[in-house]
Amino acid sequence: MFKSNNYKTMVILGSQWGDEGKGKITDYFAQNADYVVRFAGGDNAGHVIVSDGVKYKVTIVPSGILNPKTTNIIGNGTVVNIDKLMEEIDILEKSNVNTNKLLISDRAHVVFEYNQTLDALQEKSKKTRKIGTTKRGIGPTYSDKAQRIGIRICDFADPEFKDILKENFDYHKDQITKIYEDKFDIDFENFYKKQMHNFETIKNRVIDGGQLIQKVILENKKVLFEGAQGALLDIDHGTYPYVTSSNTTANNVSVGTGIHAKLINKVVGITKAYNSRVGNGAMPTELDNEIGERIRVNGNEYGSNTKRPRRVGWLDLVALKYAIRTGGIDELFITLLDVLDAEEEIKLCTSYEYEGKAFDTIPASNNEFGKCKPVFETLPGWKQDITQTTSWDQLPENAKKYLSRISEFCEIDILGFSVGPDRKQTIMIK
Ligand code: 2SA
Ligand code: MG
Repeated sequence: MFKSNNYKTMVILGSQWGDEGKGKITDYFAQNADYVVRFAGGDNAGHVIVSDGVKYKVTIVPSGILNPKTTNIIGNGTVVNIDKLMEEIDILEKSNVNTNKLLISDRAHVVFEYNQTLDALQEKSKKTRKIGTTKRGIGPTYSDKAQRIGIRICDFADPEFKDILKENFDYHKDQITKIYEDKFDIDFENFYKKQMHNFETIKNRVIDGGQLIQKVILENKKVLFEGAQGALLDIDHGTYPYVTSSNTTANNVSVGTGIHAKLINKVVGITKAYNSRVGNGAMPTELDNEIGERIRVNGNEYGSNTKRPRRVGWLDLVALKYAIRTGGIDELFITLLDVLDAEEEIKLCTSYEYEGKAFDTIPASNNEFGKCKPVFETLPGWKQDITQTTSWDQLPENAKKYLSRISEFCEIDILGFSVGPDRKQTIMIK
């Protein structure tokens, strides 16, 4: 029996293309968590958490921030835009949310404004495979990390920091002005002063993340790892190249936080009752019709960060099974079930047809994935408002059948479901 407080370490992971409601579920479990840790991504995430009717939006601050007892850590696997972090801290403090227990790993990499500029320029100049990034500088910052020219939080205290920063600055200036022939009007001395000021502001929050997290796990503290984006946006196992630049799956928790992999007990995959995707790349179950438009409006499917309308479609169980395998997911939590309240019929994609043959997994090539035609199973809708539901027993029979079919097909248990944005609308089955 899995109880919401019965875990030592648990990973909350998106099992689709992001925006599954991870923030809300993390906030729910954070009520019992001693620590909430982000292990990947940056401020390309947009997590909306609602408590007692008040809406909070965080992008880089972990979603456990509303619980005063929880320590929130931005792990080494993330990329941090310090301006954005300071802005978020400021907004939270002004809403009387105490951020004293917000910490940052000394090994996290820093996103600078020129990384964001490069992100936008790279996208603009591409002739093929435009990704549709959030333009938050995520790709360029992770590429600096891989090239070993990135700046980490710990570097600010290096006696040679000014020279290190200057080299990084000049490299990006060259890229922007020489390769993309764009303007670059940042003055280095001002830039340096601003970075030092930023560092002074966050200095007291900097820790050796891996050491602290491993220690508290061994002391039996409850630690929640909060995923960003979703399994299908993972740089290795997602729908490359239409992915983000980090490993979003549970496999990256130990690398992205500095703990031993064996210390991870449970992985919960957060799954929307339908599919959504922002940015480009194939999506076999996409609904480009009035059903899709209704789901988009009822589900408020617009990027919480960039406000971009999200593409929506029926739940793709082939993709979900793939995410369960590559993401290392143990149980599912289904969100936004109420968004399907109005539907007469609901479809589930159970295989793809590719060049006349049945296909039961996501092919590596986006070109092939784009040619996969969904094969659907049709289930009857429940046609009633379920937003006031407080238990599994209260769910209409057809909603129970829908969830049961997902569980049966994917051979995985469903831990719970949600019927609205408030904590009270998050319901555990087990
Ligand atoms: P990037 O910026 O390099 O990570 O973009 C690469 C791809 O990853 C997708 N991506 C996302 N998809 C959904 N939600 C995301 N976060 C925000 C949110 C998005 C927003 O939670 O609402 O506000 O629009 C997110 N972050 C990255 C992106 O669309 C590209 O396809
Ligand atoms: Mg989101």
